[in-house]
Amino acid sequence: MGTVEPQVASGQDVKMASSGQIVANAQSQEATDGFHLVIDALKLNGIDTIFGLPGIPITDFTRMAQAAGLRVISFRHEQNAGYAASIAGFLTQKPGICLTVSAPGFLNGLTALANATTNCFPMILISGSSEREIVDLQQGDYEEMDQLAIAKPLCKAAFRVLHAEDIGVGIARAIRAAVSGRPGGVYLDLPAKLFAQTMDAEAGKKSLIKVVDPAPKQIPGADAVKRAVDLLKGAKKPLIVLGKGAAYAQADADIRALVEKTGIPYLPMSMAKGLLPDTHEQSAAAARSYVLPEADVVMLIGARLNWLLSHGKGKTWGGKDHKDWGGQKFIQVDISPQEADSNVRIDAPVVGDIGSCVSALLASIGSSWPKPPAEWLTAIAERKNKNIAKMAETLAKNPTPMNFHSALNVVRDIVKANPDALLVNEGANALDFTRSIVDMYQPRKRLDVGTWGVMGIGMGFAVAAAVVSKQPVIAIEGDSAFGFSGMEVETLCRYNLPVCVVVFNNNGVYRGTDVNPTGGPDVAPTVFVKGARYDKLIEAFGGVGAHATTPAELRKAMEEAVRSRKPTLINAVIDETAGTESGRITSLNPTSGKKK
Ligand code: FYN
Ligand code: ADP
Repeated sequence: MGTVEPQVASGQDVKMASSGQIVANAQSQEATDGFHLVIDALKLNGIDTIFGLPGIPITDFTRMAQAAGLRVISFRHEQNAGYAASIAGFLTQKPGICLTVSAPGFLNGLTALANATTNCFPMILISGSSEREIVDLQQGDYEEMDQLAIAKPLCKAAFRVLHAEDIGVGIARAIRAAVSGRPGGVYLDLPAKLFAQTMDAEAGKKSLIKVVDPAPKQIPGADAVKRAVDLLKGAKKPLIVLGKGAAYAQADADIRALVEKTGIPYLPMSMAKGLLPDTHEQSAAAARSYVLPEADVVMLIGARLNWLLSHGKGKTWGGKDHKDWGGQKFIQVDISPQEADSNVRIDAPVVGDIGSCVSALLASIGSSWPKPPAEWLTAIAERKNKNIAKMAETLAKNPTPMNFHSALNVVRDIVKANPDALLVNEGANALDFTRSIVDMYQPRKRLDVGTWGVMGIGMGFAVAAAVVSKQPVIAIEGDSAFGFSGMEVETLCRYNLPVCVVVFNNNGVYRGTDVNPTGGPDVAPTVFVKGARYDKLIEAFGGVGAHATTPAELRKAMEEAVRSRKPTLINAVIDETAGTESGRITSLNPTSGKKK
């Protein structure tokens, strides 16, 4: 328990009355304060790291947290600290903590909080805030903002603590809200005055709560499991889709057993890659556009039928038009009962935590489950092998200048040789090509733009991945995407993190070839400074910079980075004509209906 000097005469006990005034009695000598109660409550609940950015009113808090043994990772921009916290939550199942200053700092962290909620990552954004009386009367305080009201619609839950004796409850509620049920982002508002409040140390200690069973198991109903298994039994062309909820659940062995015992082909969503090794013979990733419309029964495990799965309908699923259903029957394994029927009919919802659901499914299928019909498996294998062979051909080419494929062929080898390494990935083409070219071999190693396709997660995710896992991290970044968090290379260097950033530099957003149609002096909106040397950025902070124009140079630099574990940034020069508008999601760009 952290203690502070009492603010009353020695020999007297101090206590906060609900009015916020200090009440003294002559019992004990020790007092604590809001700063220490927050730190103690976090520590009591197993939180060991805070990602944040110091400033009024939380500067002293960061110092005290560090002094109390918490790891405090300071960033250059709150959004990156927020992304770091959110992915730490995904990796550990404990809420990632992001700490920011009031109004603008809070807003900077809010994007990451909203992104965490959208992606079902457990995270708590703790923000200092200004004086309530002044904020509520809108009298123009320093960094005045009604942060709680603004955060509420963007997160799973939002709380404010006004009195030191309520800190224990506030932290407990935030933890439970973040990790129980469908995980998500939680906002915790701590006004500046709270930190300074003092109370009796013993009473403070007693007010803290160690949360018991923060993410309780949710056991699926036996009838729901039977319904799902019956449906699966009758399938001629079954398919399993694994989503990042399945990766989050850390039920790796059971998920693998379910896939292997049933013999059903599976499709990993982006962040579920590696849950089973991508080289697994049952992976249908390389036959995606064949299996989705052809499957008759699809079991979704921790994957939503959102835009990434074309809402479960339309041509992707064999529907005649974009709103037509393809006729598949769906089983959906998910912790959120409201998720079912969000887009199309779910014939067999199985609601519960994935660990419990998968183990119930395993028990129900028993040991003599018939393999899916051979025609289905053969047809998939044919498509898949054709695609893989085509890909191998493309990867073997060595064009000048280097393109996405020849560069990613190197990354693919490095990841294969270092399966423990985490791969962070963002961009448009840099994202899409990496996803299909670079195989993953272990669960929760691929961290990317997620449900929103957000740009800017790169360095925040890389920092947290290195801090949490202690493993090497490889960040494959489009040059545009890198720009959102590029300043954090200083953070990589400051904490000496084993992160190898590879910037795929093709001189612009998507490509570097657009021209200004007016012929004016400004370049086109998608074009950057040509021939930029991103490697020089990290050198400014003592990291290793490398400039690679060929696959051989890239290989050498990446091998050295992984071997040395030194923070490294490789400027990988990619053909500026390579890449397509928005990568694989060009169709999402609106085109004018106006006749020319
Ligand atoms: C996949 N594929 C492969 C392999 N893996 N071929 C050979 N070898 C391997 N290992 C094939 C796969 O069958 C597909 O071909 C193709 O590669 C692409 O696979 P992918 O990426 O799984 O599928 P697709 O259609 O791109 O998936 C749709 C999507 C995805 C929406 C899920 O595009 C996605 O996750 N997009 C995120 C985009 C994003 O967020 N961008 C950031 C904003 S960019 P076919 O079967 O022949 O189709 C702002 O501008
Ligand atoms: P992807 O983008 O990989 O398809 P989504 O983010 O769409 O994945 O889906 C993840 C799903 O997983 C969400 O619907 C969420 O409710 C669910 N989920 C997250 N954690 C768990 C868990 N522990 N048990 C069950 N379902 C979970």
